[in-house]
Amino acid sequence: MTSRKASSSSSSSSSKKGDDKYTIILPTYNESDNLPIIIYLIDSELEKNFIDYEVVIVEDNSPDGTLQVAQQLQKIYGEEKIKILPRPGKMGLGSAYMDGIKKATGNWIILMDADLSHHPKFIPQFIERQKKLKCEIVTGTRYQSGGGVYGWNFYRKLTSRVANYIATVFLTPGVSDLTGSFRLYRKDVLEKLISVNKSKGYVFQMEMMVRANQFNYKIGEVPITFVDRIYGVSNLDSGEIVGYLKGVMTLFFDI
Ligand SMILES: Nc1nc2c(ncn2[C@@H]2O[C@H](COP(=O)(O)OP(=O)(O)OP(=O)(O)O)[C@@H](O)[C@H]2O)c(=O)[nH]1
Ligand SMILES: *[C@@H]1O[C@H](CO)[C@@H](O)[C@H](O)[C@H]1NC(C)=O
Ligand SMILES: *[C@@H]1O[C@H](CO)[C@@H](O)[C@H](O)[C@H]1NC(C)=O
Ligand SMILES: [Mg+2]
Repeated sequence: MTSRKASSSSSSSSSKKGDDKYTIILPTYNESDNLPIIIYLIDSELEKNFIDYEVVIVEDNSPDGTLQVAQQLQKIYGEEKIKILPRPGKMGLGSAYMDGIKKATGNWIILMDADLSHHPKFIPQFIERQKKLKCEIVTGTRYQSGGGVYGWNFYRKLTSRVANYIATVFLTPGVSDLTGSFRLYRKDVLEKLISVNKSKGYVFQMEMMVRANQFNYKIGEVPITFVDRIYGVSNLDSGEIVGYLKGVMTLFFDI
């Protein structure tokens, strides 16, 4: 990509190690079926676009042998490309991001799910958008023309839309997809946002956008198609919905 080369040389005054390197943090729990596919797709999409990357797999001792699969992949793609952070048990997505960042050598972090809901083909588009807008964050959006959701039933689509709408009304964050988790962050910005974070689950993703707005970071958007997981279990129960609404209200009174 010529634009990438051009911008990296023009900003060479502050050119440091890791400036043009992208660390993809991939938290996994029971993703042994999905992991080889997502790694294959990341590698082919990023190599094709000459993007310098590494993947940090944060693996929480999944009972389905995800760690062994990750180790095999590390042998195939190399230790430079695939880093593994094994943890003793399921400690949640938030702490997986935090620990993953500590291992990252890139100055840009991509957060994405390993269950094939997020297609790596969008990563080069995130990077392009970041360079064009010179923004600190790029978020994938399901709610702009070109984006969408596949494999969700009517109820789940409605829940997601309503959840996003409620949050938009209360929090006016200036982005169209608040609860998505496929995003690119400048590393120091993500670290700062996480250091002020107070919430969990879907609310965490939302808080990142609301705080980013509060700190006047610029956020770009790229329409993405989100595909529901094929392998593995999925659920969104009423407890999660109540937790979400509480989270929106907490943020509302906090900012
Ligand atoms: N390391 C780690 N990864 C996790 C944990 N919980 C979820 N993940 C991973 O985080 C990503 C997102 O989790 P999902 O279970 O797909 O969450 P979701 O997309 O909200 O829900 P689904 O509808 O089930 O797909 C996946 O790559 C999971 O494997 C955890 O406790 N630890
Ligand atoms: C993970 O997989 C194991 C067996 O492979 C299963 O017993 C467990 O319920 C799964 N856990 C989750 C959260 O999917
Ligand atoms: C955000 O804060 C909550 C509450 O303290 C915590 O449980 C969660 O793990 C944090 N997330 C991250 C990414 O640090
Ligand atoms: Mg998922």
